[in-house]
Amino acid sequence: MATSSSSRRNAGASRGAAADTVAALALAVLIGCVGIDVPSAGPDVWVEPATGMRFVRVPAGSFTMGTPPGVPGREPEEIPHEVTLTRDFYLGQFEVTQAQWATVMQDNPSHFQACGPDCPVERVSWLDVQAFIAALEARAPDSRFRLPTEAEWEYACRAGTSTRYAMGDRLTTDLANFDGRYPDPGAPAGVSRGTPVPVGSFPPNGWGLYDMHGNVWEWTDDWHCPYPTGAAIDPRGVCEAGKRVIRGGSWFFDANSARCGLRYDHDPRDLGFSLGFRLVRVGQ
Ligand SMILES: [Ca+2]
Repeated sequence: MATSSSSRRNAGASRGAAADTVAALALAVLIGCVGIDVPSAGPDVWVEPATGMRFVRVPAGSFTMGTPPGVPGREPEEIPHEVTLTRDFYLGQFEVTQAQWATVMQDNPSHFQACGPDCPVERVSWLDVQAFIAALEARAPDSRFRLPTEAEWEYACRAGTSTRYAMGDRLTTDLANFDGRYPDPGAPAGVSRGTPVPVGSFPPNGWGLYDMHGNVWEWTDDWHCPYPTGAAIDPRGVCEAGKRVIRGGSWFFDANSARCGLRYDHDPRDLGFSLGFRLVRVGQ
């Protein structure tokens, strides 16, 4: 993988009943298809009033984090292990947009400003995101926010699946924004858009979350630590790693970078034109 210059954009968070319906249908399908580790609750979306950021409730559950040996593109560090998340959490339904960033920070650091207000904000460091969270909380004193842990992110990406992507073992540029010149092994080439696109331009995963694969990489709260050797409960990446994990690939990277199990990282001071984020609402 190349070093990412990331970018972001703020999208207006006004998605409406249609998106709610899509999320509801997606959850209904999921509940009908998966086993005991699958969340059983119905759709539940919370909208942050100042920015319109939408958060989907992800119910507690267990999953296998990591990637089995033999899966194409797997890195050795993706050691499979059981993870249990004991509490529901609210995760951003979309990447944070340029409009949302501007509402809170009164600026727009994105490289791709011409992409528009509904494109993901990019060119924000992990430290910039902490400043965004502090400013957002100052506007909304009854709410607290943070980046997702790496385990929360992968759990939400998989949405009850165990394939390379939430929609199967191959990703196409009809399903996500990655560099289609570099498809999965044996898959045909796709589109190379050369830019982020407005959030929510592709179908959501089974839990109603958009752009977990591609568009922009997403910061997590965790340092890049080795995985635990056994089962883990509510794991957090706390070690002296020096770099924070990013997840999900981007418009600038290949299909494999967008796998749910793929780990990558950056110094928390780094920023670039294909690195953005989504948030977790804390304590709800
Ligand atoms: Ca993404």
